[in-house]
Amino acid sequence: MTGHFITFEGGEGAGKSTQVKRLNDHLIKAGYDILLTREPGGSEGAEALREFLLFGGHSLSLRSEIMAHFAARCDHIDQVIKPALEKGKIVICDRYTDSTLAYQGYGLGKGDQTILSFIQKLILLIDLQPEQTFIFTIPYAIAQQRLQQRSQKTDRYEKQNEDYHHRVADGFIQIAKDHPSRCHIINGHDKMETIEQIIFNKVHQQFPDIIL
Ligand code: T5A
Repeated sequence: MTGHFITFEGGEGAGKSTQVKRLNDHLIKAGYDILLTREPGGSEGAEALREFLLFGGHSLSLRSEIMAHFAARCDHIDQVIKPALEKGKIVICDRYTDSTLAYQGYGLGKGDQTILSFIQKLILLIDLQPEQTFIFTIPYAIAQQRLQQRSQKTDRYEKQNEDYHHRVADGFIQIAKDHPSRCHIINGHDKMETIEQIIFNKVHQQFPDIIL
């Protein structure tokens, strides 16, 4: 594969989507061929599964919920991400496998080793790791203020209690520690312009062929 694969991760309201869009717009202006996508979702089938996972109101066992995220992910990879990488595109994905580790593994699964290793095995099986990941952190209270100001409907993960969100946030920090060459922690409370510049610099450092 000749393209590049970059992912954005972190808790809700941390500012990922804002920066995904800024990086995308900047790369397009600079003449690069980009695929901007998201999870859960990103392909027709995976978007249907997204609706089911975020707003379906069904009660799933944790392992089945994890498998449903990976079912959506496999469709997204096979139909959208891999073909784009094969065409040499830069793929920017808003959430990917680290979200399953953080939300289902550390959040719902409370860091249980059996659940974490179940997810890690699935990550190995799908066999497509991002080359670079930005993990956004934000204090819980600030994220809540931001989420209250937006008009989007609340999904079932956002409705979880504060302890759950702290476990997810700690999980993301642990993931960054476990993968220091791939992951960069971004302070989502910084000014948007500051974050944007940090990301542009890191992308260029990682991929010298991308000039921003
Ligand atoms: N999920 C996902 C799982 O449980 N398992 C999985 O495997 C996967 C893939 C998806 C949900 O699914 C869960 C995780 C999630 O709960 P989503 O619809 O993708 O949810 O929503 P989020 O990614 O959570 O997106 P949000 O919009 O909630 O958060 P963002 O993208 O981090 O934040 P953003 O950029 O939209 O910004 C939020 C607000 O803050 C402002 C923006 O203008 C906006 O109003 N803002 C800033 N304000 C001040 N300073 C800054 N630096 C700012 N940056 C942004």
